[in-house]
Amino acid sequence: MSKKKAVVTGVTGQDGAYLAQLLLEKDYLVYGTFRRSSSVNFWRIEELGIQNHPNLRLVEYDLTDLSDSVRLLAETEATEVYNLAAQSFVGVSFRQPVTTANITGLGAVNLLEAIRIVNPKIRFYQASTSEMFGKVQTIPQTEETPFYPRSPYGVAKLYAHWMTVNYRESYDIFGTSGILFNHESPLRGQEFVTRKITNSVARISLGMQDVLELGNIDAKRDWGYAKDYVEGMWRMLQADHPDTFVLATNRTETVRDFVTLAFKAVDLDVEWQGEGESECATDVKSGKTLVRVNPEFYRPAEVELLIGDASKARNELGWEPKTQLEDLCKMMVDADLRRNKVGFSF
Ligand code: NDP
Ligand code: GDR
Repeated sequence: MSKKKAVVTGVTGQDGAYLAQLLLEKDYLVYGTFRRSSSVNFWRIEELGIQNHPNLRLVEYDLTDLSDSVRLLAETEATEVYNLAAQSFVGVSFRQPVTTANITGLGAVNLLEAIRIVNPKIRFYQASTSEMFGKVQTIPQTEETPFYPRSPYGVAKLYAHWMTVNYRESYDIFGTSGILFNHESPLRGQEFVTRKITNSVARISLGMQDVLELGNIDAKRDWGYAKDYVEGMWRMLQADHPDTFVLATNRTETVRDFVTLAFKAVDLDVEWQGEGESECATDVKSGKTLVRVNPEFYRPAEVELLIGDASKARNELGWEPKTQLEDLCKMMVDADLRRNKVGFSF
């Protein structure tokens, strides 16, 4: 029997790399897309050791181009398409709202249109986000919670989410939307807060950095492990019907708590003092300031609290998060210690 074929847009990103790995393990032929740039950006698939896998085909592709989307689906003859590509950094979306709308919002529609043109039987996964809940209306958030996005990124994702639902209802396309809460890993980009923290903590403990500066440390997030979450994406496309599912851990912690956990992973106890912009964390033993707040990292509008309820995914897909936050944090700090010791800085 010939192999199942899947397109993974954004294979150079965190989730794209883990999903490609999972699909290869399941014996798929995987077409992973990357953007042309002046230098290659394959460090994640290299870390996972899949860059030379015989069943991984790397395809140059830009999500903002409809004809490229049609060509991608026609040439690969894939039957599953996972749309993970996006301008995914909330902070940047305030400075680049139009680019974010084009990639993160309209980009999904290019793929949906391409499915309609090339093969309406293709199963489509849209990477939706808890950022769509934004200013939360109820706790915990489920598939039924009203949306109130608080950033250009959240608004763009909400548009892509509703277009996925609309193509499902209008054209009977298997369009599924996974509303995923924050998920992290050693492959997380350094601009996101968890990886910024674990990399800085690793560098501070190695004497390579003095202080970590952060924005809103009161923000609360429901953090899971990316590898657990890509399994959920795959399960969504194996279901009988297209639908919308939340993936989350149902535990929320502040950014401040994540910092404390990360320092624990290198055997440093920190103590928090002060309030607001003058809050800081010091090393209990030496009294040295290790973390301070810098308002430069505040956002014009903030999502203060996220906590998800993934009961629907558990009941209908048999999906559950397997990794505790403490283990995830330690895994990330250990990876950053290892990288910094050999001068790796991605
Ligand atoms: P990353 O930022 O790590 O990866 C994004 C990917 O999209 C990269 O491969 C990037 O390529 C690619 N990309 C960006 N613009 C384009 C474009 N115009 N055409 C083609 N590819 C493009 O994100 P994650 O892996 O963390 O997230 C995957 C998806 O899930 C994203 O859509 C994100 O918004 C969404 N999401 C993520 C969550 C999380 O906590 N991680 C939670 C909920 C949703 P390049 O490497 O060249 O920049
Ligand atoms: P988020 O993730 O915005 O939730 O989006 P991020 O890690 O960027 O921020 C989480 C929270 O931490 C606060 N914060 C800081 N954030 C960053 N990046 N840098 C800092 O220095 C800092 N200090 C405090 C933020 O204000 C925020 O409250 C991520 C992305 O992966 C999205 O693509 C995805 O959709 C959502 O998660 C779910």
